[in-house]
Amino acid sequence: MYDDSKLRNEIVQIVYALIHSPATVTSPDSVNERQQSNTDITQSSNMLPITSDPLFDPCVGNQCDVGEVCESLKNEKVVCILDKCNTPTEAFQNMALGKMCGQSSTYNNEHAEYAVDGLTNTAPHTQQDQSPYWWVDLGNIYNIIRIEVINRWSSGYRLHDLDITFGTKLDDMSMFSHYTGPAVDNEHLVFHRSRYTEGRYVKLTITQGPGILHVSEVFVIAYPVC
Ligand SMILES: [Ca+2]
Repeated sequence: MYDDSKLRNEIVQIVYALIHSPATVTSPDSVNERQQSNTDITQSSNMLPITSDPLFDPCVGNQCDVGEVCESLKNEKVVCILDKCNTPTEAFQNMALGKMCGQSSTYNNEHAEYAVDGLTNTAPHTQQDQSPYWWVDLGNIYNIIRIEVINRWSSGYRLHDLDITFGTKLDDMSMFSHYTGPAVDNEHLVFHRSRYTEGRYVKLTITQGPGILHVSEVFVIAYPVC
C-alpha cells in the first residue's frame, strides 16, 4: 500500500533535483570571470592609443602666436605662454648708456666714454687715423634692434664712409649697416637691421681715411638674450 505522504515527499525531491541540476547552476568562479571580462572591456574603451603613447607631444604641429612658446599639458591640452627669451616684456632701452668703450686713439683727453654719457654736448675725439674707430662693450649679449648716432655739434662733415658692425667678440664682427655721408652737424642717424642680431660689441669705423671720428652719442637699442 502506497502512503500519500511518501508519494508527496518523492515528488518534492524530484522537483528539487530538477531545479538544482548542474546545468543550471552558476558557479562562483564563472561570475568572477564575467565580471573581470566586463572590467577589461571598460578599461579598453577608455584607452585611446594616442594618449597611451608616452612619446606623444600635443605641442607637435601646434602653432602658437609669434613670440609665444607651446607648453604641453595633460589630456592632449596645450598652453601658449610668452617666450621671454625672444619677446621683451619691457620697452626697448639704450643698452650702451654708461658702458665701457674704446677708440683707436684719443685727442685732447676727449675719451671714448663721452659717446655714452647721455649728453649731446660732449663727444669723444680720435686723432687723425688711417681708419679711426670707436667701440662699446654692452657687457652681455643682446638682441640689437637699432643703432642711433648723434653727430657732433661742429665739423660734422668728418662723419662719412662709416661701417657700423656688431659681434660677440671685437675681433669677429659683422656688418650692421653702412653710412656713406657726409653727415651734418648734430645730425641724428638711425640704423635698423631686419634680421635677428645678437651682439655684445658695437663698433663704428671710418673706412675711407685718414680721418677723425667724433660723434656726440651712440644709442644701442636692444634687449637681453636668454
Ligand atoms: Ca656725449
